[in-house]
Amino acid sequence: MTVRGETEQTADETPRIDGGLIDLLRSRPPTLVVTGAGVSAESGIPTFRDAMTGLWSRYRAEELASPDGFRRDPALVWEWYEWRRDLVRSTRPNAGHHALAELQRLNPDTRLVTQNVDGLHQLAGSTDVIELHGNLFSNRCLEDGGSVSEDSWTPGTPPKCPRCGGPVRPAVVWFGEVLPADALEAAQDAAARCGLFFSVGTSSLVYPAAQLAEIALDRGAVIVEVNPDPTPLTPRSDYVIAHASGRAIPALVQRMATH
Ligand code: BV8
Repeated sequence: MTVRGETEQTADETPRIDGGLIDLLRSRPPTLVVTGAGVSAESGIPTFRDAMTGLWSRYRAEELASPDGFRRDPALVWEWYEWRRDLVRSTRPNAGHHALAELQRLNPDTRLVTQNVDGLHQLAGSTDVIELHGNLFSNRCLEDGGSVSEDSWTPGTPPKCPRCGGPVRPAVVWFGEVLPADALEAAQDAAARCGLFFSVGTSSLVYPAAQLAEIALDRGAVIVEVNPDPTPLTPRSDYVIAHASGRAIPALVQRMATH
């Protein structure tokens, strides 16, 4: 029977954190935090599902964030990424990002794995971040695969590779593409050794990232989910903090630090 440290208050109150979870945090076990788009939502970056609003509403993210989507209409996909980059440039890390960086300072045996491509965890001071799906501000040539920097590409929509003239694409992991082997392996190793696993701001729908929680569960780790909405992981979590990460994580870290 798992103890579920559910918080009963309304979403805008400071979440009450279960004492058992605070004691566990204070024991500073090997900890893995996996984050998704929900952590960046409070910085004003729409989650993948919400991103398809306005001018993008007639497309599905899975279509644009895919090799087929790029092959079909490289200009459209390039413009979508340029729109996202401009949006991210205008945002700052939020309290949730900063609290996760503080968690790593309070317990150095805390690894942070993110599905996000916005780089906000690093901006907030998190270290050794594993970016499972790449980064929005890196680009590579579709043909020769080499990285391409803005000061070297031939301008265009999309730009062209200075080496072979091939189209430049964002160096993110699209649907149907394999994740960077080193990042995935490091994340899986961290999941296999952690005693405490946080799933923060992710729908736990995208694989293989969603498999990390299963690896941690098999290892007997305590699972904490921070998400205002239920996900497939919720029923298997020991603690469910149904609050926004920008409120929940600072509350957790504040309780942990006062000891
Ligand atoms: C692959 C980069 C091998 C691009 C992204 C089983 C095994 C392996 C593969 C699959 C499988 N089943 C299906 C697949 C295929 C597919 C997949 O998982 N599909 C899903 C849709 C079913 N997986 C893949 O294609 C992966 N590749 O496995 O390679 C292979 C190779 C060939 C053929 C087959 C397999 C690649 C997946 C990576 C795709 N790239 N991002 C870009 O950004 O442009 S994924 C992208 O979508 C995001 O990175 C994010 O991870 C994901 C979901 O987006 P969102 O919904 O926005 O975010 P998230 O899921 O994190 O949900 C937001 C959550 O936040 C919600 O729950 C919400 O309640 C919560 N929230 C909101 N506000 C807050 C909050 N929480 C806290 N606080 C708040 N304030």
